[in-house]
Amino acid sequence: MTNHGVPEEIIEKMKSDTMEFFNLPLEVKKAYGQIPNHMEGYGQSFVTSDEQKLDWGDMHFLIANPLIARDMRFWPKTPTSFRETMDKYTKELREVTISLFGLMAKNLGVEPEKLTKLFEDCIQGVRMNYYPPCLHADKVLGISPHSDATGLTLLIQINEVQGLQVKNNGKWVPIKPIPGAFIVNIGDVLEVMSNGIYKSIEHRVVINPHKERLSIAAFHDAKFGTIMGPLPDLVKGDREKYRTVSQEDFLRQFSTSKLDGKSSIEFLKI
Ligand SMILES: O=C(O)CCC(=O)C(=O)O
Repeated sequence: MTNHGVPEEIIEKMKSDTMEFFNLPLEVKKAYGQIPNHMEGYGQSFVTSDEQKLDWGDMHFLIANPLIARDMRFWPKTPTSFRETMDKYTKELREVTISLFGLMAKNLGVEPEKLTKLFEDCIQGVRMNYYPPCLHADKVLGISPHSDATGLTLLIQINEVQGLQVKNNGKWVPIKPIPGAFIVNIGDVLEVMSNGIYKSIEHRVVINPHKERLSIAAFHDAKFGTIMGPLPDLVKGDREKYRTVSQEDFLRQFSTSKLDGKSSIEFLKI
C-alpha cells in the first residue's frame, strides 16, 4: 500500500530506532526479555517444546494499544527516543487500519461502521523481527509458515533484503519490498468475520546466507471483548462457515501453539 499518508519521517525513525535496539549488546536487550506465560518482550515466540527446531530470528513483541494494556517493562529505554517513536508510529497505523476496514466493509457491501466499530481502540501488537544471516540458509526459516491471528497486519521491511514469501496456489511467491510502502496482510480474524470472503494469507520468511534482514509487523485485532464469528450482515443467505469464539481464546490458542500454516483457522471451520 502506497499513498497511506503516514509521514515518511515517522516510518524512518521507527526503522532506525528498531535497528538500534537490535544492535545493542545481548545483555541490554535481555533486560526486556520475555517472561514465562507472557507474549511480550525480547526473545523467541511460538516455542512449545525443547525438541522443536527454532526459527532463525530474534523478535521483540509489544502491545501498543489499548493504552491501558501497555506493559512498559518491555518497552526499551534505549534508544532514548524508542518509546515516543513507537507511540507515534502505532497511532498513525491505527488510523490507516481503520480507513482500510471502512473501505473493505464498503467492498463487502455493508456500512463501514459494521467493521470499523469493532476495530476502534483495537488491540494492536507490534513484532520487530531480526533475522541474522545463515550460511546454511536452505536449512532454516526466519519465520515458519503461518497466517496472522489478526484482522489486518501492516508490515514494513527495515532494510532492502528480500525474505518474505506468500503462498499463492500452493507455491511460495517472494514479495519484493517497495520503498515507503506497507505490505498489508489479511488475517484470520477478518477471514472469519467476512465468512471467508476475504482469505487470510499464509506466509513465511526465508533467510539470506550473507545479509541480515529486519522487519516490523503491526497486528490489528478487534477491541477487547469482541466475539469473533461471521458477521450476520455478511452471512446473509449463506451458511456460517466458521465457529464463533472469543477473540481472547483465539489469540491465546494461537500464541501458545507452534506456527503451522493456517491450522488455527482450519480448527474454526465448520
Ligand atoms: O519479516 C517479515 O517480513 C514477516 C514477519 C511476520 O510474518 C510476523 O512477524 O508475523
